[in-house]
Amino acid sequence: MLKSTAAALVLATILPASAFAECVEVTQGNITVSAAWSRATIGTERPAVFYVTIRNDGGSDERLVGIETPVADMPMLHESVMENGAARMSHVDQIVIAPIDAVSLEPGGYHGMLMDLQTELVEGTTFPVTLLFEKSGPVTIDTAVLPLRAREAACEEAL
Ligand SMILES: [Cu+2]
Repeated sequence: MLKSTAAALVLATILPASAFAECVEVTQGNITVSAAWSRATIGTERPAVFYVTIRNDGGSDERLVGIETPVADMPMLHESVMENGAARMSHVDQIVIAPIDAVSLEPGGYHGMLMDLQTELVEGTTFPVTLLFEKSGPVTIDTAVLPLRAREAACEEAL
């Protein structure tokens, strides 16, 4: 989901400057990963989410085949789908990023599900997530913990 510059400016006025210090973008080979975020959690009973944007500047498909993070023992790739009018999540083995294209893990679509959470996620902090790509290998990005009800990244995606 592309955000307008105007929306970004509005966010800039209501978010502390520290949030933008974490707007990192990591490029490795043909892959650029950006706008990684999650939501604060209450305790560790329920899984946390992981959202990010992945751009593929290469000439062939790239595949995200898994994620790893020290904050969760069982991170998985999920997809939210509507089935008979009800939202449901299913596990996916891989997420394909077509050549010269981008895919966003975002609310209502693909997302990381950080199961077996080892630590509460506190708003304003960051934690690393390593994305495992079939061709480009592991890419680690700092993930910003946004408020409990955040609906989108506080950072511009590198699209
Ligand atoms: Cu899920």
